[in-house]
Amino acid sequence: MKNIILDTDWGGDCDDVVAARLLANSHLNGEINFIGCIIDDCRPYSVRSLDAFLLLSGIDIPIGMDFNAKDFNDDGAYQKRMVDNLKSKYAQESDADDAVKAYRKLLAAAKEKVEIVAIGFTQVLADLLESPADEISPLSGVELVKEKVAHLWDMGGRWDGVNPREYNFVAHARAISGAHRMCANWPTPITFLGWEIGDPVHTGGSLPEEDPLRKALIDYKCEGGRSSWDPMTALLAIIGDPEAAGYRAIRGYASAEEGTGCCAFVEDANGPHRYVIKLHPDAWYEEQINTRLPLIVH
Ligand SMILES: [Ca+2]
Repeated sequence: MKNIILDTDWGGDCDDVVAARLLANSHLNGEINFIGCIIDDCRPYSVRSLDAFLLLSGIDIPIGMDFNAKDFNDDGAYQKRMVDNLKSKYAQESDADDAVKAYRKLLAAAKEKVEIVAIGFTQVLADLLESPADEISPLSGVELVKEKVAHLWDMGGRWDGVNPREYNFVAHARAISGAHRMCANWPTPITFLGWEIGDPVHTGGSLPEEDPLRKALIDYKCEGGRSSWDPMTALLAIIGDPEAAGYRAIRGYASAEEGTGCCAFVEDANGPHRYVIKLHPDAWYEEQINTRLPLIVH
Protein backbone atom coordinates (compact mmCIF):
# COMPACT_ATOMS: atom_id res chain seq x y z
CA MET A 1 0.00 0.00 0.00
CA LYS A 2 1.33 3.43 -0.85
CA ASN A 3 2.62 5.73 1.86
CA ILE A 4 1.36 9.30 1.61
CA ILE A 5 2.68 12.53 3.15
CA LEU A 6 0.49 15.63 3.01
CA ASP A 7 2.25 18.99 2.53
CA THR A 8 -0.25 21.76 3.27
CA ASP A 9 -0.64 25.51 3.82
CA TRP A 10 -3.25 24.57 6.46
CA GLY A 11 -5.00 27.78 7.47
CA GLY A 12 -4.65 29.51 4.11
CA ASP A 13 -7.99 28.19 2.91
CA CYS A 14 -10.49 25.59 4.06
CA ASP A 15 -10.17 23.12 1.17
CA ASP A 16 -7.05 21.82 2.93
CA VAL A 17 -9.36 20.61 5.71
CA VAL A 18 -11.48 18.73 3.16
CA ALA A 19 -8.32 17.15 1.71
CA ALA A 20 -7.09 16.13 5.20
CA ARG A 21 -10.39 14.34 5.92
CA LEU A 22 -10.28 12.63 2.54
CA LEU A 23 -6.82 11.25 3.26
CA ALA A 24 -7.77 10.27 6.82
CA ASN A 25 -10.79 8.32 5.59
CA SER A 26 -8.81 6.67 2.80
CA HIS A 27 -6.28 5.52 5.41
CA LEU A 28 -9.02 4.13 7.65
CA ASN A 29 -10.55 2.37 4.62
CA GLY A 30 -7.23 0.69 3.83
CA GLU A 31 -6.58 2.49 0.51
CA ILE A 32 -3.42 4.33 1.60
CA ASN A 33 -0.97 4.52 4.48
CA PHE A 34 -1.11 8.17 5.65
CA ILE A 35 2.25 8.60 7.41
CA GLY A 36 2.76 12.29 8.10
CA CYS A 37 2.00 15.95 7.47
CA ILE A 38 4.18 18.94 6.69
CA ILE A 39 2.84 22.47 7.20
CA ASP A 40 4.38 25.05 4.87
CA ASP A 41 2.56 28.12 6.29
CA CYS A 42 3.30 28.96 9.94
CA ARG A 43 0.33 30.43 11.83
CA PRO A 44 -0.36 30.67 15.59
CA TYR A 45 -2.41 27.46 15.94
CA SER A 46 -1.40 25.47 12.85
CA VAL A 47 0.27 22.38 14.33
CA ARG A 48 -2.20 21.91 17.17
CA SER A 49 -5.28 22.44 15.00
CA LEU A 50 -4.15 20.11 12.23
CA ASP A 51 -3.17 17.44 14.75
CA ALA A 52 -6.45 17.83 16.64
CA PHE A 53 -8.45 17.60 13.41
CA LEU A 54 -6.57 14.47 12.34
CA LEU A 55 -6.91 12.82 15.76
CA LEU A 56 -10.65 13.54 15.68
CA SER A 57 -10.68 11.98 12.21
CA GLY A 58 -8.94 8.84 13.53
CA ILE A 59 -5.35 9.55 12.45
CA ASP A 60 -2.31 9.94 14.75
CA ILE A 61 0.76 10.93 12.69
CA PRO A 62 3.75 13.27 13.10
CA ILE A 63 3.56 16.85 11.86
CA GLY A 64 6.47 18.98 10.68
CA MET A 65 6.36 22.77 10.51
CA ASP A 66 8.27 25.34 8.44
CA PHE A 67 8.75 27.76 11.34
CA ASN A 68 10.21 30.38 8.97
CA ALA A 69 7.03 30.57 6.88
CA LYS A 70 5.45 33.46 8.78
CA ASP A 71 4.04 35.16 5.71
CA PHE A 72 0.57 35.36 7.27
CA ASN A 73 -0.35 35.68 10.90
CA ASP A 74 -4.08 35.02 11.27
CA ASP A 75 -5.57 31.71 12.38
CA GLY A 76 -7.16 30.96 9.01
CA ALA A 77 -10.62 31.46 10.56
CA TYR A 78 -10.91 27.88 11.79
CA GLN A 79 -7.73 26.91 13.64
CA LYS A 80 -8.53 28.47 17.03
CA ARG A 81 -11.95 26.83 17.25
CA MET A 82 -10.30 23.45 16.62
CA VAL A 83 -7.66 24.07 19.30
CA ASP A 84 -10.31 25.26 21.78
CA ASN A 85 -12.60 22.29 21.21
CA LEU A 86 -10.48 19.32 20.14
CA LYS A 87 -7.48 17.59 21.72
CA SER A 88 -3.97 17.63 20.25
CA LYS A 89 -0.94 15.61 21.31
CA TYR A 90 1.17 18.77 20.83
CA ALA A 91 1.13 21.12 23.86
CA GLN A 92 2.63 23.94 21.82
CA GLU A 93 3.54 24.68 18.21
CA SER A 94 7.27 24.36 18.88
CA ASP A 95 6.82 20.69 19.87
CA ALA A 96 6.59 19.84 16.18
CA ASP A 97 9.78 19.02 14.22
CA ASP A 98 11.16 21.47 11.72
CA ALA A 99 9.62 20.64 8.32
CA VAL A 100 12.76 19.46 6.51
CA LYS A 101 13.79 17.35 9.51
CA ALA A 102 10.30 15.82 9.62
CA TYR A 103 10.49 14.98 5.89
CA ARG A 104 13.92 13.41 6.33
CA LYS A 105 12.71 11.31 9.28
CA LEU A 106 9.59 10.15 7.46
CA LEU A 107 11.46 9.28 4.26
CA ALA A 108 14.38 7.59 6.02
CA ALA A 109 11.98 5.41 8.05
CA ALA A 110 9.71 4.45 5.13
CA LYS A 111 9.98 0.78 4.16
CA GLU A 112 8.00 1.30 0.97
CA LYS A 113 7.89 4.16 -1.52
CA VAL A 114 6.26 7.40 -0.51
CA GLU A 115 4.04 9.70 -2.55
CA ILE A 116 3.67 13.35 -1.58
CA VAL A 117 0.43 15.31 -1.89
CA ALA A 118 1.39 19.00 -1.95
CA ILE A 119 -1.56 21.37 -1.54
CA GLY A 120 0.17 24.55 -0.45
CA PHE A 121 3.50 26.26 -1.02
CA THR A 122 6.47 24.20 -2.13
CA GLN A 123 9.47 25.80 -0.43
CA VAL A 124 9.85 22.89 1.99
CA LEU A 125 10.05 20.42 -0.90
CA ALA A 126 12.72 22.60 -2.51
CA ASP A 127 14.58 22.98 0.80
CA LEU A 128 14.41 19.22 1.38
CA LEU A 129 16.26 18.64 -1.91
CA GLU A 130 19.02 20.98 -0.75
CA SER A 131 19.39 19.38 2.71
CA PRO A 132 22.70 17.66 3.53
CA ALA A 133 23.32 14.20 4.97
CA ASP A 134 22.81 14.20 8.74
CA GLU A 135 22.25 11.95 11.74
CA ILE A 136 18.84 10.93 10.30
CA SER A 137 20.18 9.66 6.97
CA PRO A 138 23.58 9.45 5.22
CA LEU A 139 21.79 10.49 2.03
CA SER A 140 21.50 14.09 0.86
CA GLY A 141 17.98 15.41 0.37
CA VAL A 142 17.94 14.80 -3.37
CA GLU A 143 19.34 11.28 -2.89
CA LEU A 144 16.74 10.53 -0.21
CA VAL A 145 13.91 11.73 -2.46
CA LYS A 146 15.23 9.69 -5.41
CA GLU A 147 15.42 6.58 -3.24
CA LYS A 148 12.15 6.89 -1.32
CA VAL A 149 9.68 9.06 -3.25
CA ALA A 150 7.73 7.61 -6.18
CA HIS A 151 5.59 10.59 -7.16
CA LEU A 152 4.68 14.16 -6.28
CA TRP A 153 1.07 15.27 -6.71
CA ASP A 154 0.92 19.06 -6.65
CA MET A 155 -1.99 21.47 -6.51
CA GLY A 156 -0.23 24.31 -8.21
CA GLY A 157 -0.09 26.35 -11.37
CA ARG A 158 -2.73 27.11 -13.92
CA TRP A 159 -2.48 25.16 -17.14
CA ASP A 160 -5.35 26.39 -19.32
CA GLY A 161 -3.35 29.32 -20.69
CA VAL A 162 -5.65 31.98 -19.22
CA ASN A 163 -3.46 33.34 -16.41
CA PRO A 164 0.07 32.15 -15.50
CA ARG A 165 -0.15 33.54 -11.95
CA GLU A 166 -1.55 30.91 -9.57
CA TYR A 167 -1.71 31.50 -5.79
CA ASN A 168 0.42 28.58 -4.58
CA PHE A 169 3.17 29.61 -7.02
CA VAL A 170 3.05 33.41 -6.60
CA ALA A 171 1.57 34.33 -3.17
CA HIS A 172 4.85 35.69 -1.76
CA ALA A 173 8.62 35.50 -2.25
CA ARG A 174 8.81 32.16 -0.39
CA ALA A 175 6.11 30.61 -2.60
CA ILE A 176 7.74 31.94 -5.78
CA SER A 177 11.16 30.57 -4.83
CA GLY A 178 9.66 27.22 -3.82
CA ALA A 179 7.71 26.80 -7.04
CA HIS A 180 10.69 27.72 -9.21
CA ARG A 181 13.08 25.35 -7.43
CA MET A 182 10.54 22.52 -7.17
CA CYS A 183 9.68 22.58 -10.88
CA ALA A 184 13.36 22.83 -11.85
CA ASN A 185 14.90 20.35 -9.42
CA TRP A 186 12.38 17.77 -8.17
CA PRO A 187 13.74 14.38 -9.30
CA THR A 188 10.56 12.26 -9.53
CA PRO A 189 7.57 12.57 -11.85
CA ILE A 190 5.12 15.31 -10.85
CA THR A 191 1.40 15.51 -11.61
CA PHE A 192 -0.10 19.00 -11.37
CA LEU A 193 -3.75 19.75 -10.75
CA GLY A 194 -4.20 23.38 -11.75
CA TRP A 195 -6.38 26.14 -10.37
CA GLU A 196 -8.85 25.84 -13.26
CA ILE A 197 -9.68 22.24 -12.33
CA GLY A 198 -10.76 22.70 -8.73
CA ASP A 199 -12.32 26.16 -8.78
CA PRO A 200 -15.85 25.26 -9.99
CA VAL A 201 -16.09 21.98 -8.01
CA HIS A 202 -17.60 22.60 -4.56
CA THR A 203 -17.47 20.06 -1.75
CA GLY A 204 -18.06 19.64 1.98
CA GLY A 205 -21.29 21.63 2.23
CA SER A 206 -23.55 18.63 2.82
CA LEU A 207 -21.85 17.45 6.02
CA PRO A 208 -23.68 17.78 9.35
CA GLU A 209 -22.99 21.02 11.24
CA GLU A 210 -21.54 19.19 14.25
CA ASP A 211 -18.71 17.76 12.11
CA PRO A 212 -15.57 19.89 12.73
CA LEU A 213 -14.92 19.81 8.98
CA ARG A 214 -18.25 21.53 8.31
CA LYS A 215 -17.52 23.94 11.17
CA ALA A 216 -14.25 24.87 9.45
CA LEU A 217 -16.14 25.58 6.21
CA ILE A 218 -18.63 27.72 8.13
CA ASP A 219 -15.83 29.58 9.94
CA TYR A 220 -14.24 30.25 6.55
CA LYS A 221 -17.61 31.57 5.27
CA CYS A 222 -18.05 28.66 2.87
CA GLU A 223 -21.02 27.00 4.53
CA GLY A 224 -22.34 25.57 1.25
CA GLY A 225 -19.01 24.01 0.28
CA ARG A 226 -15.61 25.19 -0.95
CA SER A 227 -13.76 24.99 -4.25
CA SER A 228 -12.00 21.63 -4.37
CA TRP A 229 -8.44 22.33 -5.51
CA ASP A 230 -6.92 20.40 -2.60
CA PRO A 231 -9.34 17.46 -2.19
CA MET A 232 -9.27 16.82 -5.96
CA THR A 233 -5.48 16.64 -5.81
CA ALA A 234 -5.67 14.31 -2.81
CA LEU A 235 -8.21 12.02 -4.47
CA LEU A 236 -6.17 11.93 -7.67
CA ALA A 237 -3.19 10.76 -5.60
CA ILE A 238 -5.27 8.21 -3.68
CA ILE A 239 -6.57 6.68 -6.93
CA GLY A 240 -3.14 7.10 -8.50
CA ASP A 241 -4.18 6.84 -12.15
CA PRO A 242 -5.46 10.03 -13.80
CA GLU A 243 -7.75 8.16 -16.19
CA ALA A 244 -9.34 6.11 -13.39
CA ALA A 245 -9.76 9.35 -11.43
CA GLY A 246 -11.60 11.00 -14.35
CA TYR A 247 -8.86 12.99 -16.07
CA ARG A 248 -6.76 13.15 -19.21
CA ALA A 249 -3.10 13.86 -18.52
CA ILE A 250 -0.84 16.02 -20.69
CA ARG A 251 2.90 15.25 -20.42
CA GLY A 252 5.79 17.61 -20.71
CA TYR A 253 7.91 20.06 -18.73
CA ALA A 254 6.37 22.47 -16.22
CA SER A 255 8.22 25.54 -14.99
CA ALA A 256 7.68 28.45 -12.62
CA GLU A 257 9.63 31.55 -13.59
CA GLU A 258 12.35 32.68 -11.19
CA GLY A 259 11.33 35.87 -9.43
CA THR A 260 7.65 35.80 -10.52
CA GLY A 261 6.38 32.21 -10.14
CA CYS A 262 4.53 32.51 -13.46
CA CYS A 263 3.91 28.99 -14.71
CA ALA A 264 4.50 27.60 -18.20
CA PHE A 265 4.28 24.17 -19.79
CA VAL A 266 6.04 22.69 -22.79
CA GLU A 267 4.38 19.52 -24.08
CA ASP A 268 6.65 16.52 -24.56
CA ALA A 269 5.51 12.89 -24.58
CA ASN A 270 8.63 11.94 -22.60
CA GLY A 271 8.54 14.77 -20.06
CA PRO A 272 8.59 14.09 -16.30
CA HIS A 273 5.60 16.34 -15.57
CA ARG A 274 1.93 16.18 -16.43
CA TYR A 275 -1.15 18.28 -15.78
CA VAL A 276 -4.71 17.03 -15.82
CA ILE A 277 -7.86 17.97 -17.72
CA LYS A 278 -11.33 16.97 -16.52
CA LEU A 279 -13.27 14.32 -18.47
CA HIS A 280 -16.57 14.68 -16.58
CA PRO A 281 -18.96 17.44 -15.47
CA ASP A 282 -18.10 19.18 -12.18
CA ALA A 283 -20.97 17.42 -10.36
CA TRP A 284 -19.28 14.06 -10.99
CA TYR A 285 -16.15 15.14 -9.08
CA GLU A 286 -18.26 16.70 -6.34
CA GLU A 287 -20.01 13.39 -5.73
CA GLN A 288 -16.75 11.41 -5.79
CA ILE A 289 -15.40 13.61 -2.98
CA ASN A 290 -18.55 14.25 -0.94
CA THR A 291 -19.30 10.53 -0.54
CA ARG A 292 -15.84 10.07 1.02
CA LEU A 293 -16.04 12.86 3.61
CA PRO A 294 -18.33 11.75 6.47
CA LEU A 295 -16.49 11.14 9.73
CA ILE A 296 -15.74 7.42 10.11
CA VAL A 297 -14.84 7.43 13.80
CA HIS A 298 -16.89 8.88 16.69
CA1 LIG B 1 -4.05 24.63 0.26
